[in-house]
Amino acid sequence: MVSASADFDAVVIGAGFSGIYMLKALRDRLGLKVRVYEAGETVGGTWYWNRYPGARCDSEAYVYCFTWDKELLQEWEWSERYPEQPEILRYLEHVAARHDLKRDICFNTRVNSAQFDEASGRWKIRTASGDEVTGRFLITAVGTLSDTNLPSFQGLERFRGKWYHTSRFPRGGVDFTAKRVAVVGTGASAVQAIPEIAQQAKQLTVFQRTPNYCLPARNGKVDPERVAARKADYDAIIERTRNSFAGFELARMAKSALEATPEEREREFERMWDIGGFIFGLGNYQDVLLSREANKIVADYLGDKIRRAVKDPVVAEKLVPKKHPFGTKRTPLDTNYYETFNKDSVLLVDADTDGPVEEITERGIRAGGKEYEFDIIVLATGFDAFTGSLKALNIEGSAGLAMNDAWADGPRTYLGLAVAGFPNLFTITGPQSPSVLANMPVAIEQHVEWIADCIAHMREHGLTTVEAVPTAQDDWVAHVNEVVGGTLLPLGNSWWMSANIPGKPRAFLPYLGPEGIGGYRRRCAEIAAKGYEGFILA
Ligand code: N01
Repeated sequence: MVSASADFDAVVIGAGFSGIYMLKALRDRLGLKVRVYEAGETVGGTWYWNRYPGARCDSEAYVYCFTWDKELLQEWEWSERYPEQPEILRYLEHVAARHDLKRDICFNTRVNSAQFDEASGRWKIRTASGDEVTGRFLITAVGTLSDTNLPSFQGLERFRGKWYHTSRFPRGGVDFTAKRVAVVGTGASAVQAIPEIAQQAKQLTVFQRTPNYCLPARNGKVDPERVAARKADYDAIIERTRNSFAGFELARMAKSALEATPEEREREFERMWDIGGFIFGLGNYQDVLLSREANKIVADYLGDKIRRAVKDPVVAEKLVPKKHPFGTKRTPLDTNYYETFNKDSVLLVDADTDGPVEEITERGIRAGGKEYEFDIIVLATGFDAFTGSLKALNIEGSAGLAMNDAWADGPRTYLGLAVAGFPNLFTITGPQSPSVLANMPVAIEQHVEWIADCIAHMREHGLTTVEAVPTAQDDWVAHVNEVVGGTLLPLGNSWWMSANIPGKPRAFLPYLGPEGIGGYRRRCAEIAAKGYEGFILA
């Protein structure tokens, strides 16, 4: 039963991986009075909302989990290398039950606004259901990919069939049997959903705006001996992932692709291709994201793989990316994605060669001047990443400064953790932190533990407010942009670059540290050790 009291030490928004760990850390480690608000009916966040067919984790399960419950690391058995959405949701439910977390979470409750009251030094938080509470600290745990991007397609309201967005699928699923189905979008969600939907649908038409370089997931059962070896080695695995580039046990080769011979490259590429998963991106030659020439070698290899997998050469050519270098948009992991286009019942409508989606009609979709008829349309059009879910909270800091105004030209943060002008606000995996460029639980645990340590430090020293110094923030923003500016990443029209939402200021949203999440972690620790350099504590 959620406590009725209206004043809390901390209010946390969101009960996904980050919110539930933040609650655990503040309540059970520091003994604080904490309230969590969650729009969904249970814990899970991303894993509660994204239940489209085929939704599963692209990180390997043995590192896509909490590491702070050591017993659970030993007890929990994942069924596959990459578990499906219901299994991850079950895991998070289990964590919540095991640590008695739900009693401090208000479900089915969306936060509408949060204002910092300078007189009391507290945040006033209002919910859509009319609750008003205060908190000394406000911590957003709203996820980077939770604000649905529903493009303003003309005519969606007049479509006579059913339509769904991948991130808001109905509970109990959708029966595609004997249906004519459209999928709009070919990002990571679509790449997982398309092969599954194609197995049921009478006819599936995929509307592609930009083809992606997909890598084979190679999902399956994990050999029990390997599982046992990992369990015995968990402490070292945790150390390695925390200090790695991207939160996995993967590291780039200390060699340029241009220095390797064609035979050596072919051998390495085939090795990584066979292992499957993110190794092809994260374990590749060190200059793949730095040199166009090195990148082209990888892109050509992947283009050939697509041409070999897809029988119709015209369709294959549409699926080969031509406009962006490899790795400059999030690389989806696939299971039978390309092979699905070999089915007679599957049609690819490519924006460049066949014409873009123009409108939704009563009967379907008009693209390139032609009307296609459907019973069901699935919009796999992604998210207003990072800033969408934060902006929806209508946060106002000191002197009535609205975050939506402060960020009108793109987000500005210090470490992706705090924002100048917004005292006692922490943003877990916020913009300009490694977040989505790392394995998320690794990024989340680092933020949660850093925030809890900061609050503990303040308590020990009798301090009540913490706020980022504007010049420290300016330096951080400049650093984030400088690092990414030295790579090929700005060449992709990705959601990382804010390019998927019309009118969104073009800005790189995560942080690609020179040493990845490991280097970022060390930097955050140093800042804390220097008495929270770049923050004013009062
Ligand atoms: O969204 P996306 P997503 N007209 O933005 C197209 C994570 N994830 O939900 O590329 C026509 O990637 C858009 O085209 P374009 C992962 O981090 C994780 O698939 O912008 N098309 C694109 O093809 C991922 O990156 C996992 O030209 C339009 C697609 O819709 C992130 O979530 C699984 C359009 C959107 O792709 C988002 O993935 C799945 C328009 N107006 C996802 N607007 C796991 O690891 C957009 N598109 C579990």
